[in-house]
Amino acid sequence: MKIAIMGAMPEEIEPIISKLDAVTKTYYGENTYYEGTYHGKDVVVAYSKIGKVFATLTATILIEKFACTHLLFSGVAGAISNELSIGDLVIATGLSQHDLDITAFGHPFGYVPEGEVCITTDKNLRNLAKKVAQEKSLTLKEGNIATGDQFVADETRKNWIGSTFQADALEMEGAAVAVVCKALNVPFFILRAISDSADMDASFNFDTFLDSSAKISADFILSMVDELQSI
Ligand code: 3QA
Repeated sequence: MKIAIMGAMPEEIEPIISKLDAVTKTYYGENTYYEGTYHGKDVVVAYSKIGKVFATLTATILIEKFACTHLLFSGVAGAISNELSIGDLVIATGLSQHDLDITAFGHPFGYVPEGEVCITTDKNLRNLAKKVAQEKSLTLKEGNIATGDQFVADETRKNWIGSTFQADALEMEGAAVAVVCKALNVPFFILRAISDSADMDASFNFDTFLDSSAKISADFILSMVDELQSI
């Protein structure tokens, strides 16, 4: 077992890298990969840079070059659901690309031939997360996440994404990671802590809460690594 831990921004993975032992850095594909151990388990950590394209590249390299067998994503997200507040943890059941649009040909939003609108995450990893949350008395919400190459700071756009994809949160990388992991048959898990509500206050709240929410997500991911054993 070799666990990939991925974020999009430096702030999302720094709280993880700082806790690793025996770290070696590898520069590859214009990015830095941190190999090390966490309480004896082999991990490879990287941030992709923002958006679906960079996320695809990094997830692929973590699997193909570093031979990771599981992928855990840690980061922040914008809330769609009114039940999600800043700092809340949400795990993705399924992920969709909200900016993928060939509807001119009669297809639904998020669909391309031979793809699927919503990709489901690994059930064992989700169950493990619920167990960890229970043990630590943390509230963990589960929902669909919508991904697109857009920082959403608009109530109308956010509500459209929510109703079109039955999404509870949105971000800019998860569905890309899902496409890669599904194609390469690697169990994956997407965790996000809410940094903003994708509304007109989103950029201000994002700047204010990026560090604290990223840390909430990172700490949870490390607890999961501790309990990842036979799956
Ligand atoms: C936003 C980050 C990107 O990796 C996606 C955060 C939180 N709130 C969001 C929202 N819409 C879309 N995604 C999110 N992440 C990058 S823009 C800020 C860059 O600042 C999730 C996310 N409302 C860089 C400094 O200039």
